[in-house]
Amino acid sequence: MPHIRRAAVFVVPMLLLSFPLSAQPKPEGELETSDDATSASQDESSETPEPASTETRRSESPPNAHPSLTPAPISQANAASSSSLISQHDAPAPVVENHEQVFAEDWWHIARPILELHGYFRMRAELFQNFSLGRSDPYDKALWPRPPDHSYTSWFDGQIQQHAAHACGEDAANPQYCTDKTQAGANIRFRLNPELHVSDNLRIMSQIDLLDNLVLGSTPTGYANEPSSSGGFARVAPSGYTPLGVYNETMMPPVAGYNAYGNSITVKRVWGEYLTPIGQLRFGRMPSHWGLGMVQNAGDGYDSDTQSTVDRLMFTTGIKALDLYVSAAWDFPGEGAISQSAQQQGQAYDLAQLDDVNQYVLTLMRRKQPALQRLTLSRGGLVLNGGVQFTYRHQFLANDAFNTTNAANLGASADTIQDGYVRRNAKIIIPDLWLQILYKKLRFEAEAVMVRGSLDNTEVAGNNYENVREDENGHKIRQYGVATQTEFRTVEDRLSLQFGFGWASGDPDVTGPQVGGLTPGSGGLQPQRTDDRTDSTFRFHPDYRVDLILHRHILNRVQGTYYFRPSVDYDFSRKPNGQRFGGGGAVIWSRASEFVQAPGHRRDLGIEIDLQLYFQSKDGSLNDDPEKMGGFFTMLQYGVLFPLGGLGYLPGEEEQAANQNIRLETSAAHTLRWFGGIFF
Ligand SMILES: [Ca+2]
Ligand SMILES: [Ca+2]
Ligand SMILES: [Ca+2]
Repeated sequence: MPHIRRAAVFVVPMLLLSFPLSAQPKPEGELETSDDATSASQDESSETPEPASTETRRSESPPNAHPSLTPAPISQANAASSSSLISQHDAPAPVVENHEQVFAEDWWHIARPILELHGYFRMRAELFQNFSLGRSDPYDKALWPRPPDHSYTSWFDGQIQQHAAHACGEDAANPQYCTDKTQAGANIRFRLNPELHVSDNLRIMSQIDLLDNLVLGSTPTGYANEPSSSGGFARVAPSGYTPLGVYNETMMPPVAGYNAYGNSITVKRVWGEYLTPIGQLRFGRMPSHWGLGMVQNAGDGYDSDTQSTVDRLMFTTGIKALDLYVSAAWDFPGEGAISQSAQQQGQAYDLAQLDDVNQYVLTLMRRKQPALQRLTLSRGGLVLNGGVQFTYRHQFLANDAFNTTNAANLGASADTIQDGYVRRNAKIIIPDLWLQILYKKLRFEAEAVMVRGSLDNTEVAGNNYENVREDENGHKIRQYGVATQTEFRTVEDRLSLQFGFGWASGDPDVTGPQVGGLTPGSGGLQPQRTDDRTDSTFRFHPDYRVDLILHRHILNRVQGTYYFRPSVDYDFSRKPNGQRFGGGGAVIWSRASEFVQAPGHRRDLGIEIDLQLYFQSKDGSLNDDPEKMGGFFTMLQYGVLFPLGGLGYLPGEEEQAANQNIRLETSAAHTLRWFGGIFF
């Protein structure tokens, strides 16, 4: 017994801060439903800067969901469930006999934070076929390099190079060249969004990914690395039990720098929210999302891979009667070198102020409350939502050096950091407009952004302030982007007809380093070929997805291109319990904004056709927003991209290569995807 008593002493204080896990069975009325919860948590990120009051959350719940998620005064059942873990002797007496008699002070004595756990587990299997589009570019110039097990002859500007995997064919003694245009695999992610509700107006939000986009099969026992004496990594010799890859026995957890670049647990965000009588305070590392997500995109969708996460202190207030909200944020996009030490604990601090990237964000928004919005629409009225997010970013000094003795490496000395400084003097303003028009079953949404700024110097070391045109010293940023979505629902909302459009400004002075010049490759800032020195290629947030092949993978995002995207989705079967089975298709016509950035110097890049089938189990919410799901969801997608002249070769190139006995051509790419996920 003494042994147990000792343990209990430790347990008690922890249990006072403890919480009923959602996995535990709950008494009636304890309110923990996946549907409502998922939608609530995703509302947080997707609708900056609306204060997430309890009222809002309630009103946005689907009709079948339970009303509230915030801590209720402790009930007998709840107290019993936790005290059963403590010995009777240490168990707190059930203070509350009748929870309707609770007074505020009692509440604080016995209230305990409640943990809500939301998120998803997903697996995605993907097949890429011929994503190089049959182009014969060398690996370092290609938009999509050919697989290493594919043998081919590359041609670039008259240069011929052989890339051979020479071990295939029937005869092991006389191997042939391998050819394989397919890349296939699968990945998983377990995403947790724990919310710790301390009280109605106080909570701690977070996001933790486990096995974050782990490529299945990438961390077998026999595969390990250590730091290489010549930089980078060196693979460690395998043990005698797994001498060859084919003998691998089991999987190891991913460990950064050992068998992967990332770890098995990744804490993406943690932030606090405090609702005061005059508005909401948010502070910490949090999602940022605005409008359609063209620029700031929380990336909290079920099929998302990239996010906008900001280190921020933000205050949001508004006039609820007018549906007006205003928020001001102070961001920390990059502080430069800090005083951290590998040998000591304690609090590190920012070493210098002039090298900070500073950012301030002001958001003004009108947004009708969802319940009133539904009411207005059902009466045939018009709903107008919209706003502007205004961002100002600046940096004066910068140490962006790498691979030199002046770089701000971890633990670098003040001398080193100082020697690596250049005068950046960058000032960037980003006004981002968002408009949403809802009328009956029609939705029209648009986002338009301008990125306008200047820099004294774009070099990592050295100074390129002076231009040959003396009145045009320095460098400019002039980028523009537009995205629109139009959707019409009919046939009892089962049929959705959509039209998407997007435009990202290009840069007529940029060609390369990849073929064309739409993508920046890995070589830093793309060089300007003229003395114009204006960086004008606008890039959408990579999670703003419009297709399955061209922008999603080959170009990596919408950048320097524009597209037209008619699409349709139809629910073959749709039940009141949330179960849905349906399919859809989209056609995407993509063009380059500046023809010189297309590899073939023609605007037309390609036509892509994407098809899908999807199934949502009955546990799913009735919400039509596919980002707010519960239960099991699966889909099968197929896409084909037909490259047009812009993804082909320059007029003279085919002839020039033909004279060297090389045939240049392009061909279609295909993809096949399976998605399976469990949402809670
Ligand atoms: Ca600093
Ligand atoms: Ca600072
Ligand atoms: Ca330019």
